[in-house]
Amino acid sequence: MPNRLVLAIAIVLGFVVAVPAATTIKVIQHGLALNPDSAVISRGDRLIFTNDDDVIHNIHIFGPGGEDDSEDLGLQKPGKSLSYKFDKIGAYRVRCNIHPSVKMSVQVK
Ligand SMILES: [Cu+2]
Repeated sequence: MPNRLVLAIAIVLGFVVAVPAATTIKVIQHGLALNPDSAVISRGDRLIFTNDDDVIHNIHIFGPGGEDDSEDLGLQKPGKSLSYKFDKIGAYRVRCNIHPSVKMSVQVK
């Protein structure tokens, strides 16, 4: 096998091994609260919010980029799940537009 081909294969294999897989963390909306109510995750990880209450929630995520850095995930009926990917390093706040007690903090490293 030519040396260049061996080197190319080694680089590709090394790259695949070096890239960590993104993690998905489950967050349950229950009793008008989020569980867990805080999380420390890596850039690119996802949270999946599952509405285990019998009311509609509306998750709104405020990113580390200031006033305009927010995303409203919209109305979420009981039993439904939503997924959000955290792409920026820094502190996020998550809250429900309808219920002030439904909130959590997320630190992205
Ligand atoms: Cu709510």
